[in-house]
Amino acid sequence: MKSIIWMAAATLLLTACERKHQADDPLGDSGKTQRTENLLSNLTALGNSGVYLFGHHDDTAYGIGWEADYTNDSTIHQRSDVKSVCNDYPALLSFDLGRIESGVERNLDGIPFERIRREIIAHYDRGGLATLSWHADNPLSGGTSWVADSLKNKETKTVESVLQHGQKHELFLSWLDKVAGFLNSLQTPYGVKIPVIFRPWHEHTGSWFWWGQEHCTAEQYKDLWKMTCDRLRENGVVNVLYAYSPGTEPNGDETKYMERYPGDEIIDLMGLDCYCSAPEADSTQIAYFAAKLDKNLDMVCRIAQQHGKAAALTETGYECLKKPDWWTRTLAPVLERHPVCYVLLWRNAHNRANHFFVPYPGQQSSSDFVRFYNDKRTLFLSDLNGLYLKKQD
Ligand code: BMA
Repeated sequence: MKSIIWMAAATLLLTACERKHQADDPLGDSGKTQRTENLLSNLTALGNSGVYLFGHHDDTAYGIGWEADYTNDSTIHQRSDVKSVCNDYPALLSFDLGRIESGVERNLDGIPFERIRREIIAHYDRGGLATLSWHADNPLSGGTSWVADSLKNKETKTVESVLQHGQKHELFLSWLDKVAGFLNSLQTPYGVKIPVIFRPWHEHTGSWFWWGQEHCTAEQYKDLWKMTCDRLRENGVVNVLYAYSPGTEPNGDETKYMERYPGDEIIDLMGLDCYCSAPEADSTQIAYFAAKLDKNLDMVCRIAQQHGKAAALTETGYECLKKPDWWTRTLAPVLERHPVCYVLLWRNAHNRANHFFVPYPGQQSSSDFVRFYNDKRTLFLSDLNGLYLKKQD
């Protein structure tokens, strides 16, 4: 009997505490939580002060020669190739929501969604930040995000089909509801919604994804964005900053970059995905990448400034890192010329040969990566302080 009374009292107390703490996560003027608004102003200020966060996709889930034991919570946030090289975690963790729409347990790269949730919460607890991309399957054909993956994917009506009056509209809304459920579940035990950067419908200036340039009109693409944000908002999502993330196809042309921009009322951060392609470490190809990155970042940062948005290099990398000093001689010299608030490197696949973008112990660029880490402009997890709480002017 005593124990029942004690449990009831404890439950009441807990509910009261939760209520009290929930009141500590108020909304700001934009309708997002104040922490989310603070994050945005802090990110913008970071970029303008010449420093940037270092980010890595799937960093704590797997790396070269290892994969976390997803059945064991004690392995959450335990290992990272970045940490193995420089003894610090990235400031920014990135994960992908691809396949969440099907209600399956794991994402397209095999990570359980529940694990992603816990990794993000653990990272937030340490002061870090997370971003989410979404390689959603094709709702019309049943294939993947990539139109070239199968013949049945070679159609161009998918975006049209998910918009209002389209045959997949209802299905697609149910997909968005699943994404909203995940975003809403990103909460601390005391009820604070964890701010994250959501980056759907990326690289749309190319045509490899079903939402790409040749597969829909500009209006349809913008409607896709609007429908996405409206539906998330209707589901009570208030902890998300939205990132616009074209590829390099605009190549410095502002009109092309802005052709499918969903609008200032939707987008918080303007970005760019730009990769270094030099399979044999050819110096001309590497110099070409640096010049392309420079030119495109110049444009992105200029437009972001005009629109009062944060700017970032939302995806980059040099697959296999065959230039030992790529970090300090290629990437950093370009980044230091532009007010970006973060740079995100793509994944170190554990199950796909030669698909890695950050060094691991013994990799030929690892000592240069430590120099990059020691550069005062790069921010890793241990450099962060109050991204969400302190409001900048
Ligand atoms: C691509 C590759 C794929 C991966 C996908 C989503 O760039 O890394 O192997 O499945 O991203 O993470």
